[in-house]
Amino acid sequence: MTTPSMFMLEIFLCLVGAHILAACGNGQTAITQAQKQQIDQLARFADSLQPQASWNFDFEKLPAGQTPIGWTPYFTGEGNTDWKISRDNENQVLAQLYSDNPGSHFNIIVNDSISAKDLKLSIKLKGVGGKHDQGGGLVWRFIDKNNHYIVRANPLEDNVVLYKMEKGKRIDLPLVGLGKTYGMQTEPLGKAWNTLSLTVKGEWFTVFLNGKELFKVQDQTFSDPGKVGFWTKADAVTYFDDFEVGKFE
Ligand SMILES: [Ca+2]
Repeated sequence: MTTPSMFMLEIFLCLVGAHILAACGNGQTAITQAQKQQIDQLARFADSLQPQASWNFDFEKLPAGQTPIGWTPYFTGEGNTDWKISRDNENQVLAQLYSDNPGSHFNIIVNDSISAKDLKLSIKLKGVGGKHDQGGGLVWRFIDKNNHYIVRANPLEDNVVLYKMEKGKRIDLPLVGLGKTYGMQTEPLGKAWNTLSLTVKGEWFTVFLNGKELFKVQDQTFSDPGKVGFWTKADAVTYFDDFEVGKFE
């Protein structure tokens, strides 16, 4: 049992170690400014380095009402998934439309021809429906529906969270310098378009929302090249557009 004096001692040790912040419960280590600069350098592609290959998808010239050729949908859990090219006023998008899934269900669609390890990804997304869940995000280093990385923006929770899906189990990953926070809170995401972007370099992942860096994650679980695509949860109906992929070697 923790006595009052032990409790005070724990608080004191946490305060003393604040600049190194050895844990205080989350098992993570806060970083100094110098360490942050080093990590920024490791996680960043040099400005002079151009992608080996790049792709842009605006979904404009594809037949509406059909799953685009060259993309494969998946889902986990009970229910179904329904990815189709859809109209959004004068614009065409790729939408996840199936709206009767339980909370423990994930929808995925990946591009069949792109395989990359290090890359830059950017997607515009808009949450248009969902009671259990809304919004969605990106998958990368996709091996199969049970093994990949995910980052998603949720307008019901107004947060952005990065996960690994390993052997069918989804786990949120700690943020560099902040620890296990379940991602980061954001400004209200609402029903507007938001742009979620990501830089993936080795074991470093940097996440941006509407052009502003939110956080970094370091993880080594999946280090091989994999496919890229989109992700939603449960009954979320979400539109995706203007997908940009840059692949680095
Ligand atoms: Ca479009």
